[in-house]
Amino acid sequence: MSDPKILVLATGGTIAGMAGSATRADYAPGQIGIEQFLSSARALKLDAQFTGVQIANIGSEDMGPDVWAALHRHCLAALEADEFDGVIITHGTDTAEETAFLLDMTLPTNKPVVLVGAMRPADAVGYDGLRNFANAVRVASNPEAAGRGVLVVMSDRVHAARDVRKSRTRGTEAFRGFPRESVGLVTPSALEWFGAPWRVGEDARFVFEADLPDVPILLIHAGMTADYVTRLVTNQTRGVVVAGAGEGNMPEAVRRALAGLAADGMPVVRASRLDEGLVDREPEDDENRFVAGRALTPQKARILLQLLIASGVTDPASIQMEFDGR
Ligand code: DAS
Repeated sequence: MSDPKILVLATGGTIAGMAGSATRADYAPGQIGIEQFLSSARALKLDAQFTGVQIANIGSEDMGPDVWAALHRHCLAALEADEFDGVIITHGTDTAEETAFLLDMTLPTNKPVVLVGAMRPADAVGYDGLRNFANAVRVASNPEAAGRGVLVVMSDRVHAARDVRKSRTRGTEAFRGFPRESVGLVTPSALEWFGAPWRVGEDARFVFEADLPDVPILLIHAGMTADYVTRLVTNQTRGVVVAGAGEGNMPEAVRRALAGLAADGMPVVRASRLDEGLVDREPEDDENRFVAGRALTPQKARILLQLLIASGVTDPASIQMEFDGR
């Protein structure tokens, strides 16, 4: 059997970063081009053929609509073409979860699409980029990776886009999943799935839009007043995500201000500022016309709400159904 053909879309991040010295703590992301990266990867003699495309070379704190549009376009073409068996996206770790989730919602699930990054730059002692990449190749080459949506491979774990989050600023064990810790374990020599694919044969759930509606996130803190809501919401705002305290809680004055917006038809989603922030519906959500964000982080709740509003869904009951899904 011939080696799987993998399209590698490079966007930068620490996986392509350089410090200029093996012992420096600071470094610049997005320094190595895709061809240089792939020549190191080819030296590992992985059982796959690579085609590289440099989409961007940025730190993922600068990730946004233009790069997302290019990634979506290239992924979609590869998923439709016979020429490729899977796609790997090299990405900074800071916002990998947002790119993964946006693509997860806007691509069909017929072939593997895998995001991968690194926590240490390419010239650091113990660079994790090539191991993570070798793992990503194993996942992207595996037909059973299809039907699981977009996946994120870091530190020998395979995470589903909906669950994954960066939960540490340092160290190679920086990613975790919630509520599912991971959906598989991977090393350069082995891949073990936990259970069967759950999204086999799914079309894209939403049409990709580069120009998504304005949905700010309100991070709740002690001592917050209703003025914060007034300052956040402008004429352009189409919805609000609350990164609430505990299980999506907020001060009473803030609740009243947001319930007023919701009564006027502005979707309001209650998520949690906690890392393991499961937010279930409460009876008051009916009277406030709020949506419970369930296990989605505020930043992913924002993307889902943007996609829903862009596709014309704005009533709380229909929005809730999408947040309840998997
Ligand atoms: N520089 C950050 C980024 O590009 C960190 C990283 O990649 O790990 O997201």
